Amino acid sequence: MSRPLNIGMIGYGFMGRAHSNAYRQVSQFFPREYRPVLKACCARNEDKIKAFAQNWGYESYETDWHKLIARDDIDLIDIGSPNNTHLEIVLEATKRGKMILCEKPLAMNVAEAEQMVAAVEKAGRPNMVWFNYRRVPAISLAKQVVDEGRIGRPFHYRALYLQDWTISEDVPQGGAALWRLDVDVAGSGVTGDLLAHSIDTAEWLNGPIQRVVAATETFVKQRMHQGTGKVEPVGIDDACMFLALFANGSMGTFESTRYARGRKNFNTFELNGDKGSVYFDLEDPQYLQYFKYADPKTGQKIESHLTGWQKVHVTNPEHPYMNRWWVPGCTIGYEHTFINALADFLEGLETGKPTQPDFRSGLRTQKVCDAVLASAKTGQWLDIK
Ligand code: SOE
Repeated sequence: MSRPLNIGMIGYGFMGRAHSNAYRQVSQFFPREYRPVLKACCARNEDKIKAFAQNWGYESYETDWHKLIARDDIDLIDIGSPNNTHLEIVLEATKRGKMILCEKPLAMNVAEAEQMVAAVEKAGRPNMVWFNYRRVPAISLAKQVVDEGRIGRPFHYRALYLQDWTISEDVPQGGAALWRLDVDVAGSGVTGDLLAHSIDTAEWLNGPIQRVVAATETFVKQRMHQGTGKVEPVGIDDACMFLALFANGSMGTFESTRYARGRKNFNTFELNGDKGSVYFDLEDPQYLQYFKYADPKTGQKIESHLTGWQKVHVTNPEHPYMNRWWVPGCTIGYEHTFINALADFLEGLETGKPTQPDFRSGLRTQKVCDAVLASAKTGQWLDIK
């Protein structure tokens, strides 16, 4: 017998849709003890949230998130609203004993993230940050490859996260969808929005980053603000590059921008070790590329005239998550990363083992982001504490 898990979704934009889709589909593909029920969604604009509720099948809607949290028939609050709303919602939701799922980045800065971690840990309620890319089967497979010792001693980690949608000076800042360009709402630019993904993946695969040195740039210095109707200074980082030293002794380079003409959601990483390497590219998401140099057990070089990069099509039942989806060769897509993440969270509820990345893990990413932004101001190396 399954048990209902009543969802209260805050926000109806890109992530509101991605999460709602996950709630609707997860139980069909990953039947678990808990079955999400789309109980209520919430946003200030009544016409829009009503239409959203009807479209996605929510039983009801609210226009005030305080009311949503106060409802006894809601078990879990999902925060898909802009970054500057996360803290207040988390503090109130934990007081009411709700479980919380929160969009990335967890917070505007470390100080906020610390308060959020303290609140959820005091409440002792399940929590997770939606770093969905961990649940791309090929990225989960990369983690398996690392854990199996197939990379060996790591030397280099290289991550790129490139987009091109803010190149035009006519793109305004602020308001629906464009709040990511407004520093007061987003906290930062590409560092919190894109590099947070790269950092989460990097630390998951290659362990903690110890030190960083960074440079940022804001190419378009002023943009029309949709809220005030005035041209205002742009406070976000349009592009960010940083060097990283990992605790395991390897070196990392990270680059992110929204000014890479032609790149839409180009999220790649490569990890090179003495025994092997892995490479992933989100624009070719079904594949993990793997270079096998040495036997993971003996460390002996594998002599072969066919040694070279393998392009593994990650669609077989033995691959992460894929036994729940289609037959080998049939691919899954972006939306499935959210369904896979939710399935892991539901499994965590059943087993009692906290699902990662939880808020504490989100705080860790926030620490790296804050250090990157601080280093960009002075050009100095900074330790991650
Ligand atoms: C920004 O354009 C964005 O939508 C991010 O906010 C998401 O986290 C990323 O996955 C796709 O790009």
